[in-house]
Amino acid sequence: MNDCVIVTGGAGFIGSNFVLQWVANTESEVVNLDALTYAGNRGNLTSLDGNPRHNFVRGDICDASLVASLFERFQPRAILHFAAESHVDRSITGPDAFVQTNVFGTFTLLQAAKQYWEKLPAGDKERFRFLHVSTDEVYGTLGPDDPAFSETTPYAPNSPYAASKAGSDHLVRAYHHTYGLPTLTTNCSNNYGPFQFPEKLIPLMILNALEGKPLPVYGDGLNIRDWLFVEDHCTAIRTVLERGRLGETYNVGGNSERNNIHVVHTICDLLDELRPDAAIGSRRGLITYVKDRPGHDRRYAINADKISTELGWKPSENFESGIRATVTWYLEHLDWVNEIRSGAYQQWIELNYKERLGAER
Ligand code: NAD
Ligand code: TDX
Repeated sequence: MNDCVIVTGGAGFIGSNFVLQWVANTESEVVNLDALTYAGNRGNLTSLDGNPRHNFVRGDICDASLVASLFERFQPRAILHFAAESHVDRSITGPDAFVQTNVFGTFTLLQAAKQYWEKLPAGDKERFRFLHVSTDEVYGTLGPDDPAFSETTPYAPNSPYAASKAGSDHLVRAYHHTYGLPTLTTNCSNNYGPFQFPEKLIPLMILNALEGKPLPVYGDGLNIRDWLFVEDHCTAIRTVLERGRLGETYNVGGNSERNNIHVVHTICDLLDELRPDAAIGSRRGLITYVKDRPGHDRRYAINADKISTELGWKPSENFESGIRATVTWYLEHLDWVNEIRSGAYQQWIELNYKERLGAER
């Protein structure tokens, strides 16, 4: 077995942040398996061009023979599984890809990992890890006074996305329980930071507000998410990989519950400060309340006591410092933004927002 790791989905938002952090902080090699869907972007990894410790493989996690060949060829000590269809709104209009990648893709990886792991010699067998990156959305939604999600909260996924991730979590659990595969699962809250595709709330609002476009807030804007800066999520994953107990799940959160309208106000005020524009005026004036997301979960909150007391992980950014760093990053990387706003991106914006903006509340 080698010191290298396989990362799936390493050209996406969290995966690419993870790969960059991994290469910067370890001596070990990464095999990055990514299908480069609309959400995957080689441009996130240009700083690794020519780096012999980063092997990029374009391919689908549902391709069993490709996945098996990567285990055989690279003999990794771990696989970290980020690849997924990740956007709730897309799962409502087109759930098929979510079941395919998130459920069948995870199953394909588990099968290949199991076959590889079973043949390893004893010492290596103990060292190998399958780390599955999942979400807090598997737990469903909280009322205003409910306690935050803990690792023992029953699963109650509400969107096709959440249900497909719940299915993948259950498969990972079963491969540990039935076959003894050394698995670890992390269930994390909403991430934000560099390289996030602008279909998600924070980058969408930053870019629309910068350009003086409407800021489409779903429903009453009072839905709550627990925000975590992406680099803190990546350090949590590295911590769980190195020290997590086998077969366990760890909740990861930012201890930063904010409602959506607060998030949008913060972005508007930061842009007014950093890029004042007389033609736009106060950006809060761009806020447009639109038709709600069907089945929209009201509140997510994470109790991260387990990872903090057992493994000593804590987030380093708070929401105020993280959002300022994020807005600044987008302002400094408009070339990256322009490259990813392809025809396919425009089609999605039209599909998702045309009806919503035509149905303002
Ligand atoms: P993303 O959509 O930005 O990236 C997903 C990546 O997976 C892309 O690079 C895409 O090309 C790749 N991919 C998709 N289908 C594939 C397939 N069949 N084969 C190979 N590669 C494929 O997603 P993200 O926001 O970076 O999320 C990464 C993981 O973290 C996901 O598993 C997601 O469920 C989980 N997660 C995300 C958040 C969040 O706030 N974004 C929070 C908690 C957990
Ligand atoms: O235009 C918008 N207007 C709006 O009001 C968008 C895109 C979102 N919203 C709201 C919906 C949610 O309440 O903002 C909140 C955040 O929305 P998203 O960025 O789409 O994230 P969410 O649905 O909470 O899911 C995210 O967190 C958990 C990720 O996309 C998932 O991959 C992760 O698992």
